[in-house]
Amino acid sequence: SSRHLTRLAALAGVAAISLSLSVSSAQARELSVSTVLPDAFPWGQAAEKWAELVAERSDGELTLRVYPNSQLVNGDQTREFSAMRSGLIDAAVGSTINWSPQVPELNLFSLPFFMADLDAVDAVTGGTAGEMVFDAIESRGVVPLAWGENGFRQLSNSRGPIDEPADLDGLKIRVVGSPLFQDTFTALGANPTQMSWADAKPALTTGAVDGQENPLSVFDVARIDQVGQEHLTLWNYMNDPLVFAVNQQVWDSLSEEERTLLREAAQEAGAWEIEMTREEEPERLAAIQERGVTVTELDEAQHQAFVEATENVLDEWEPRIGSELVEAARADMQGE
Ligand code: X2X
Repeated sequence: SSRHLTRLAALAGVAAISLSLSVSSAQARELSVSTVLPDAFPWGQAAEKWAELVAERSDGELTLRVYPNSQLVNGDQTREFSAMRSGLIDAAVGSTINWSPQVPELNLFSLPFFMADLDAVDAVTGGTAGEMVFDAIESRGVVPLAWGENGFRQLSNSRGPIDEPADLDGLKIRVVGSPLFQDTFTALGANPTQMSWADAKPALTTGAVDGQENPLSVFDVARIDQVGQEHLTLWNYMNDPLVFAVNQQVWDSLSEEERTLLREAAQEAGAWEIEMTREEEPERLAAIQERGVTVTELDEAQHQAFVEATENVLDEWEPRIGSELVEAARADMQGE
């Protein structure tokens, strides 16, 4: 009967649809991407941009799913690199600070007052030193694809304006990353305490710590002033680049075409995010000031006092990072 035929046709249709679904889900591949900050921040937007470009260009055959707030490592951002290396996380857009416990070479960027300005940062990431840093990451089972930027990190606190090392005396400062940060803030006379980003805001709110350091975008978006951080010193003591990267086994399992797509999309997303982050800094600073934050800028002599107070940290850390790498970075910055 025709009724019977209609039913058969319907069944065949269902079978065809479920077959095509299972075929496409066998082909389509989703990779997890870890970030610390969500897409209210340039950092999270960098990862979303990467995902967007990859989905578009692969026609949905390869997709990236972004997991912000360090949720894949239960909030412990210093375990992100290990989790990516072991395959628990497929990929990440991560901070050099958070990965430096596993990749000591990444401490290069955290050396206090080592890279004076954005030109210096670009010379290093785009130079011989940048290649050496990528080699160091790759030698530890993770494939680096592109740079992004969290930004120059500025110092805030709840106590008063800081324009000389003595102003930091005894202040409890929240830091993250490797012991280099302990050494820098100890050299400045402060009392550094290591904690994750997830714990930082509560600690600032309760006054368990007096201060913290983060780029203007983070201070602005997270409204750090609203947890009592009313004094901000622009000291550009270090820049915090981001790295787009993929686990080695995942990388090896991709086709040549997919690798190219993933790398180019990361490079484009990174360049886009770096430009945006830099362009937005003046407006962010203005917004922060409008909310009543006292902003302190350092003159040359004040800056020099901070440089001198932290010189020993550089001497001590240069061999731990690798003298060859630090020298290469100096040469990059001098345009050699
Ligand atoms: O925890 C921080 O300070 C942050 C968000 O900037 C990093 O992940 C390095």
